[in-house]
Amino acid sequence: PAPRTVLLTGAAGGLGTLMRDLLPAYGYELRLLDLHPIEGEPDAIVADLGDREALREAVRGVDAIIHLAGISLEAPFEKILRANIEGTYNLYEAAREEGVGRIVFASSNHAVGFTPRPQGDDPLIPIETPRRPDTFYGLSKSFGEDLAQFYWDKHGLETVSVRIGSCFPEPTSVRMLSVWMSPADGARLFHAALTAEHVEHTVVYGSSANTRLWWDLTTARSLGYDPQDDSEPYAEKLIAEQGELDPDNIAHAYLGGQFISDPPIWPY
Ligand code: NAI
Ligand code: 15L
Repeated sequence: PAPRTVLLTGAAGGLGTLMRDLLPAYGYELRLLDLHPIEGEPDAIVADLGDREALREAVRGVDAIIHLAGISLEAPFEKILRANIEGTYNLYEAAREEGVGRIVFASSNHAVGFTPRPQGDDPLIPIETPRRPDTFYGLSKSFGEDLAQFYWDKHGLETVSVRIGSCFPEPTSVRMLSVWMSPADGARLFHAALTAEHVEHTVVYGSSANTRLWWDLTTARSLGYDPQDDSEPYAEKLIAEQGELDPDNIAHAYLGGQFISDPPIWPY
């Protein structure tokens, strides 16, 4: 049966807030979890991914989990280790113990961030491209994808790992014209990832049907995802403000954009 009750971790964050607005229209009942309380959501679970007891209670009885919680940018390794690596492991263990059948894992383009971006007539980057993390953050997403494969192979717990590009209300950089996922397409993709049958562990790129797309959406489409948006209407203004991507600028040459510089360049 299609999942109905879904635990949304990271519900207080940017993407969590967008999905709290959009996913109920698909019929889901969301249980919310975050390190921080959420205004107007007194029932949201306030817990750290390090708290195994709290996680076990949080996942009890849900049909599926959308796992967004964690550090979402580069940070010192020890912090990434606790929140993203140990935290994701703790969540998978809780899900296994409580018999939850499926997790949608917010992976990231930064798991493959050191892949040169396509230029000119180059083919789109396939989902099978070797992982090349661009940060400790990207390494944690690479670990999460391996963890997901392991929990499928060993325990039959299914995951769709979504290598999200940039999911924000609007693209704000020339790079984002290629990697943007509109919030509405994000909800479409999460819905497809929750409802497609026999996903085992499937890895997909998460973005809209952008004219300037860098990667191949075939595996996402195979889940039933049918993106409706394209960043192209934002192109003229962003290019006028920022210029075209410069192939000789290292921060423009790879999928991961500014994350590949050391240290990463903020803001981007
Ligand atoms: P965000 O930083 O706005 O939200 C992350 C949320 O996780 C925050 O509310 C934070 O309080 C919570 N959190 C952090 N550590 C936690 C812990 N130890 N225990 C419980 N909660 C904790 O990030 P955003 O943009 O909403 O991203 C959500 C997820 O999607 C992240 O995993 C991020 O890596 C991933 N992602 C997001 C992209 C985007 O375009 N927004 C792109 C690629 C991946
Ligand atoms: C990510 O993984 C980050 O979580 C998000 O904040 C954006 O920076 C995004 O990648 C991106 O590549 O634009």
